[in-house]
Amino acid sequence: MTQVSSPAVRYDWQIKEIIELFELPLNDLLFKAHSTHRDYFNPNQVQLSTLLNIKTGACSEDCAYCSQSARFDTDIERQALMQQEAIVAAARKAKDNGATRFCMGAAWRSPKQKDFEQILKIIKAVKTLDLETCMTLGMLTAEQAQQLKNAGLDYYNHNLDTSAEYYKQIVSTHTYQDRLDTLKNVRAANLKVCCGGIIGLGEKLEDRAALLQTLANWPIHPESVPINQLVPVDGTPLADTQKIDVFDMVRCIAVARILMPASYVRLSAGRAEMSDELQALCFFAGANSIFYGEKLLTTSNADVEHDRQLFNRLGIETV
Ligand code: SAM
Ligand code: DTB
Ligand code: SF4
Repeated sequence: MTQVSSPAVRYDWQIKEIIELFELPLNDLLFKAHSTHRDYFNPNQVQLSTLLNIKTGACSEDCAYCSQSARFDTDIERQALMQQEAIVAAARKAKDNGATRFCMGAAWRSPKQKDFEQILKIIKAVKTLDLETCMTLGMLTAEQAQQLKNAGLDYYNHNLDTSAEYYKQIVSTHTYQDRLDTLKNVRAANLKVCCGGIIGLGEKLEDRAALLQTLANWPIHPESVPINQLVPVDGTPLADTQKIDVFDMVRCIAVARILMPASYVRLSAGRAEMSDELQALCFFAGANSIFYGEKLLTTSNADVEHDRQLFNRLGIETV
């Protein structure tokens, strides 16, 4: 809902300006973020995406937060790529429950040819349900991105997760540049970009600012910006990382909203641990999308019935 009077979207944010936003008194930051939010969106609407992990575990990569890396001893059951029929059934259920986007995740470094052919069929089948589709399959070549687009995929999720500098402490099996290359291929194929990060990895405020600066200074902002809070998973190197302050999530959403005013900012992983009041504050700060459904990829999400009641209590319409 872009209005003529909206301030122009910027693509030239300096790191110092972003840090200054993070450091504002909370009320000043909230006022700025919420005013921006109202300029671009109906503040009483939240978009619902439902996630399904279509291939679980046994991933070759060593992302320190992830339950699905084959390198860590975590308590998850590995599962090969799911059958198309089961995926379509889950998508239908998500739609019946009110989701407008169906997001499919696979624990791969990058998709192999045989699986990729199956993936293209899955996209075509899910698209028949008239749902928006998103996939997150790891690194893509330019050709693969184009094939996904041709099959009807709407969004591709590929998170930068943190700053380029801190990323080296989190992952050693691929580089930040690898992530950027895939994102470039996704954009070149005219897919919508879903790209965000995780807070609570032990990063500094400067790392959060640098991540948002990278996203906000691209010539086209990601249409969707997921902000995840680390879900600590036993067996991963980050299992015992110190918890972040609850207001860090609010601040991060507020700054994302100010920097990328026309993008959907998703209050993503971590909601299961958040109070109703904290979530309400995140919606006020400009979050206008959530993952809705009993599970994220391998961990529990907020309860569906509780979410429904929360939106009723807040007078929020889900779209
Ligand atoms: N393998 C693909 C990839 O790495 O892009 C797709 C799946 S991967 C699990 C998708 C994203 O989930 C990660 O980039 C990260 O942002 C998020 N994620 C994974 N584990 C998480 C955790 N324990 N807490 C919060 N976010 C997590
Ligand atoms: C995103 O930014 N967060 C989602 C989705 N994109 C793929 C994943 C969250 C995963 C949380 C941990 C888990 O359930 O394994
Ligand atoms: Fe594999 Fe993705 Fe998990 Fe990294 S985040 S270990 S690439 S599934």
